[in-house]
This record gives sequence, C-alpha cells and structure tokens, in this order.
Amino acid sequence: KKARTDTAEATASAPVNIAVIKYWGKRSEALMLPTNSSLSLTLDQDQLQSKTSVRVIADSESEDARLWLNGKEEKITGRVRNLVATMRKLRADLEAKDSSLPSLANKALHMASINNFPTAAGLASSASGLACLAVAIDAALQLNLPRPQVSALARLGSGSACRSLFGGFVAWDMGSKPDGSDSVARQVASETHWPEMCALILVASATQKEMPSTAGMQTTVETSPLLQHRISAVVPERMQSIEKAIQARDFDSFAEITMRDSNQFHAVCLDTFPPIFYLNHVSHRVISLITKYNEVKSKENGRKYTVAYTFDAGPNAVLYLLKDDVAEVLRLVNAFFPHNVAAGAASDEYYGMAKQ
Ligand code: 2P0
Repeated sequence: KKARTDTAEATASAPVNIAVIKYWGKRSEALMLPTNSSLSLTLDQDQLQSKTSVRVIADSESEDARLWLNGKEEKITGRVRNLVATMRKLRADLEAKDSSLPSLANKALHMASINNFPTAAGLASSASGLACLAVAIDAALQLNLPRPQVSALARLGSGSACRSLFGGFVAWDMGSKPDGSDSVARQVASETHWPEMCALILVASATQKEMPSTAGMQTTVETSPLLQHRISAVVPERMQSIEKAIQARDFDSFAEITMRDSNQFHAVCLDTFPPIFYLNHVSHRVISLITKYNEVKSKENGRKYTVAYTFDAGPNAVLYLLKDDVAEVLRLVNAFFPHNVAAGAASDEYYGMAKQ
C-alpha cells in the first residue's frame, strides 16, 4: 500500500557571507569547482539574510518545479534544476530502500525565496539564497543530510553559497580531485572566536549589476593572464597567512590581506578582455578615504590599519573593523557622504552593523 503523502513544507534562512579572499573563476562549470580557494566571514543572520520556503505538493502528478524570488515568479536556471534533481534523486534512493516513507521524490516542488536586502547588487544574495534553498529542500524532502553535504549541494546552485552553511570564518578549499569531493567549505574559526570583529556595509548603488558573476568570471578565466598569476602565485600563500591572522586575532595582517585581495580581484576584472568594471567613483572615494583615515589613525593608536575595505562584484563597500572603532567610522562616512543622510535615506545607505 502506498505510504502517506501529506504535503511536506519547510522554511529555512541563511546569512550572507562576504569574502576576504575572493573566489573568481571556475575550473569546472558542470561540477562548480573553483580555480582558487577563498575565505569569507558569515554575517549575523538577523542583518542580511535570505529566507526560503519549499513545499512538496502531495497530490501533484508531475515533477514540476517553480521558483518565486521576492514575490515574482522566475524561470528556473539549469543550476537550480540540477540542484533539485540531485536532491530528488537522494530522496528517491531513500524511498526505494524504505517503502513506509512518504513519497516526495517525484512530486511538484514550489520554492519561494526573499532577501531582506538588494538582490544581485553585489551583496552576495546568491550565496545566502542558494544556501537556504539547499537547506529548505533538504528539510522539505526529509533528507536530514549532514551539513557538509548540504554545503556541497548549495555549491551546485552558486559557488559562494557553500560558505554560507557555516558561521564565523569559513574557507572554501578548492581541492584537487577531478570529482570535486575535496572542494568543500570548512569553518576556520567560529563566530565566538573574534567577537570584536564587525562589518559595515555601505550601499553605493542598490541597482542590479551589469555583468553577472557567472558570465564575468568565465570571461576572466578565458582572457586574463593576471588571473593565472593570482591562482598560482598569490592566493595559496594568502590563504595560509589570513588563516594565521584570524587564529591570532591579528587585525593589521587581516586588514592588509583583505584590502590587497579586493584590489587584486578588481585588477583581474580590469585585466579581463573586454574589461569588467564593478567599482564606481563612490567606491574609489571610499578606498581613498579609508587609506587616509588609516594613516591618520596610525599616528594616534599605533596600529597600521583601523579599517579594511573589500568590494565584491559591485560598487558597494564592506568595511571590516573592530567594535570600538565603529562609532567613529560611521561618523566619518556620514561626514564624507552626506548626500544620502541629508536626503533622509540613511537606512538605504547602511544595511546595519553586522557582527561576523
Ligand atoms: C566571493 N564573488 O568569493 C566572490 C567575490 C564575487 C566576488 O562568489 O557562478 O555568485 O554562482 O558560482 O558565487 C560571486 O560568485 O558565482 C562571488 P557562481 P557566485 O564571494
């Protein structure tokens, strides 16, 4: 007799992560394997997050899959289709072994995801979005997979998503096996390791970026000689150094590596042919301001750096800094970029102070 087929439903949320060693380039599009390792900080869940609900339609006859993003139905990409198919296969294997399990593997799947921040504006929305999609499907299909496996599945949806399954400081080791089994995210230090560490997000533009990451990094891999240098001669050493800096809570080293890696990522974008421009004049002014501020503060507090900037595939700055310095840096940013505040749009400018 056929097992019970109640509607199964699950909701999950996942936080954004912002890389300090940037992922940019794939060695396998099919398996979603990167050309270099990367490292990020996962932000506080209550600040920037995606939330996804997944419902298995019990009385459906088809394996239809539908997706709503911020309330609007979207076409399902090949990658999400692949993620859904892979997870359904895992469910089908379970059902084949145990006929008492409800039949969920071949039912229609409705997925609805929302972000509480601008989507596709270079604020890592795909990382949090695909991470919680994988968690929600895992729950709705009652798979109960271990977290590293959910992380590997999230990677199929978007590379950087594999890092959002863990809190604190997270590395994504590129791995070397052709099947990708050793290309996995790993927690370097938990969220309690360096509680003074804060992130400040300055939104220079909340519009969607012109060049999506996936297409951009593919052109970079095909055309940029600087990327080859970065992969072989720069990132491996930087991964080791920044892990050491994190373990030792050495902010000066952490900040310098972070800023250098952001600069090199954007240099690689410029070295792509045709070039990719993610930074704008506001981003350049933020870099100049932080550079000058660090010089001035150094004479006062003896530290080499007080603030580190980093930019992803968009013009918005993420500043990493220690808690005691947040109030002054906020005043500084308000003084130098008064326009949004004067226009009463301060809440559009800052998406809050996020601790790790
Ligand atoms: C990162 N970024 O490490 C880097 C820094 C953007 C700049 O991961 O093709 O959206 O889905 O794997 O993950 C953006 O790339 O690209 C990204 P896909 P993804 O966070």
